[in-house]
Amino acid sequence: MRSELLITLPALNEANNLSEVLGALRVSWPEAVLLVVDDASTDATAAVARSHGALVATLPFRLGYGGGVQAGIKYGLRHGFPIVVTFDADGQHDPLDIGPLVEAVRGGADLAIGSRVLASESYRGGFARQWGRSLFAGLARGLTGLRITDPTSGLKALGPRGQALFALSRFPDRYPDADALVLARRARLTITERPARMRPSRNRRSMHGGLGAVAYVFNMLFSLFVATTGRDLHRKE
Ligand SMILES: Nc1nc2c(ncn2[C@@H]2O[C@H](COP(=O)(O)OP(=O)(O)OP(=O)(O)O)[C@@H](O)[C@H]2O)c(=O)[nH]1
Ligand SMILES: [Mg+2]
Repeated sequence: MRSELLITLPALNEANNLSEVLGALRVSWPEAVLLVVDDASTDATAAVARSHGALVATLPFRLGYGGGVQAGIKYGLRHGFPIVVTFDADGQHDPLDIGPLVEAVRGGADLAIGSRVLASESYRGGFARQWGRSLFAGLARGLTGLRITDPTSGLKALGPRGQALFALSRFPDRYPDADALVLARRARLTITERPARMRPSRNRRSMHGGLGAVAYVFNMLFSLFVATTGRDLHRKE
């Protein structure tokens, strides 16, 4: 039987984590198709992914996090998967948290987000991360009325309408976080959250490390402004 579920993992130099992550996903979701979007990694990310039976899309040059997420969703849309889940490759997410998100999409949600704020006992990051999350959740709520607790979560499940929105060429492809949710809200998608317990990353580097965090805040403020004031994305491109 053809699988209804694609789990796509954006990955930059995750060879050290992928064996465990893909192994755990295989145990919990034996029927799912796993896709690793390898963002021109310089380590053995692609080889490790292949050795675990995952599909691998190796990008010819680095697109960044948002581009990697979007590439996986485009694959799911093109191949007609009713549900696409985005899942971090560094081992922070728990495969068991995918279940409630899939159920939410089956129940009619276009976009279901795994929220570490709703989960008791989840790792939530340091003060700066928590502050950023509240800031952008507050802005999304103030600007559009959208009530979301964890706009920076990389764990999401998308139905066909959610996938179509994320696949648009005008979609924010740097960090599809609060800006993406504002666009989804403006396109009248049904958005919901479910608790998701996250662990600290084992990686020493993070895409939000050092000056990356400052750049993120400015990028996101600008992108939120564009998402709120620009043309509706659900009108024809
Ligand atoms: N395609 C792509 N994926 C990336 C890039 N940077 C990070 N990733 C992946 O995106 C996911 C999240 O990246 P992280 O660096 O862990 O970001 P984070 O989870 O917000 O930060 P931490 O809490 O510090 O782990 C992981 O699966 C990474 O491999 C990138 O430049 N391109
Ligand atoms: Mg991480």
